[in-house]
Amino acid sequence: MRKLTSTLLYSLTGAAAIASLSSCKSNKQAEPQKPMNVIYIMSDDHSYQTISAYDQRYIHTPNIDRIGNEGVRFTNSFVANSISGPSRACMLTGKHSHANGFINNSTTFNGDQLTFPKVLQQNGYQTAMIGKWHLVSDPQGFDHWEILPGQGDYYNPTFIQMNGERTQEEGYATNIITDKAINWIENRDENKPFCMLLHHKAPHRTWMPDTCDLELFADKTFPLPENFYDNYEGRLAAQKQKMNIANDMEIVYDLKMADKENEIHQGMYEKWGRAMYNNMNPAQKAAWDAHYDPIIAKFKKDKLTGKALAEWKFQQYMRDYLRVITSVDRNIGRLLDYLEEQDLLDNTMIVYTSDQGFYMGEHGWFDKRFMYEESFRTPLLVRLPGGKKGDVAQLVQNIDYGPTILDLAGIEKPEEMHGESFLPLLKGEEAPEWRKSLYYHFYEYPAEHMVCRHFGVRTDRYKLIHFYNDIDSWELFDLQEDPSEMNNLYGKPGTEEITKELKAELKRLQEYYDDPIRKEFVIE
Ligand code: SGN
Ligand code: CA
Repeated sequence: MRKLTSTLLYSLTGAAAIASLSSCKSNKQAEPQKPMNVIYIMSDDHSYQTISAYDQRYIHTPNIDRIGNEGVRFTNSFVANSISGPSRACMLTGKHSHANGFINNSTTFNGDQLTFPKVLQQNGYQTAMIGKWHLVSDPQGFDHWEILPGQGDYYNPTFIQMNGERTQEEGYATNIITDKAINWIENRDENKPFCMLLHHKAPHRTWMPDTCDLELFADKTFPLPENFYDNYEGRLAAQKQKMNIANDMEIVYDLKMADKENEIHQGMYEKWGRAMYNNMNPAQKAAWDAHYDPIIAKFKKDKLTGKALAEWKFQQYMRDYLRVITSVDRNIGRLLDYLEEQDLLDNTMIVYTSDQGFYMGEHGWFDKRFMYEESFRTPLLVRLPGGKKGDVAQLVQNIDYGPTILDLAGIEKPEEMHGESFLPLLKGEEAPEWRKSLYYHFYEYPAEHMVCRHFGVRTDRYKLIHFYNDIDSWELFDLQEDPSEMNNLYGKPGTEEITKELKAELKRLQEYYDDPIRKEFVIE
């Protein structure tokens, strides 16, 4: 690791040192006087389609939108590996999966490696991590942490404390995580800047709404995505997946049809669906029953099959998912109000993102994993006091978050980090040298949802993907002509030149990031 330029910052004069360091860097605009705090909010599986700052078809999310309206909305934000643990490891280390070692959700994170919270902590920041962690080993580099074990629960969740104790708390996860975050800010050491990671469990499967949101969207019917009945022609890996709403979304588990008569039996997760209900307290169960019992009764009576059943599943899924988002949005509003009251909005950078995107029925799917747009993309809204207001269209990736936050604190990027600081973009500066392509690599196969291993490259217009392991196929998409990625152009006449260019770029990226796959599979 290169020597950090600011190792001595806090041993000098703390805040003043940071301010003077950053004011040396540029004369262009007045730099903030106080060191910036950072609140990094990340939800789990929150699709950009269900944030009104990005898409108005489904839901209004005024509080999440506020972060983007008062700051920057990234319109081309992506992950490096579209699944929870790996995405989190990329974000913390600033490195692609092969370099941080956490390639799939069955890995254990090597917490001894360099992460941006550790570097901040060494440079005088107070650091905290609250909510979903999902990296198996204990968090390192935090003055305070309180995490959900594994995926965590929506209702009455258990938290692991720093001393290893496990405590169960009554209530709904999104509310409790927000309470804990506010409580930590309230009790922090006010003499130091802080960086808090606030990671929601919501809206991860099985999209369990808070009791107060159960009736929302009840009368709404959502339009089916145009490619809901995609037949995956020309896309071999898509033919093999098991994340189809019609075939793989479960009725008891995912869609809460745990009938009291115990007559509905479907899917391998049925017993977990019933257990989730049993984990609620009597008041929670009463609210739950008042909402779901009539739906269960109607479902039993209607005996839907085929397309009618698939479309019923889609509607139930959308309603529950959006209810869960409503709670996330409300809690973000609560946090923003608190920050405003405490006069913290002027010296805190606020980030809102997700660990990856998610399918809202596009291609007939839920879940993520693929390098296709809905799951490769992730929402990214950043409110930097004194920074730019508006859209940023450059290609950014979650490996950039660490370098950006360190840059904000006046700390040079450690050499081993692959990502780049997008702080200049947040400040509205020109960045003519910004990257023109992105690298992606997904490994979790064979596994749940059966999405084949693949790597690929994306430019502003094209995407080239190679699926490998027990399959050997290439896919090429022209995103301008075919934004839904239905038409695989690979091998079609007229695409020879662009295929050659993209393969060369993919090869260059594999060398640049030193992905060992390039020794196993040589791109020709
Ligand atoms: C769980 C879910 C999957 C999901 C993975 C990964 N099944 O295994 O549907 O793809 O998590 O999600 S569940 O039965 O446990 O709900 S991730 O976001 O945590 O990576
Ligand atoms: Ca996730």
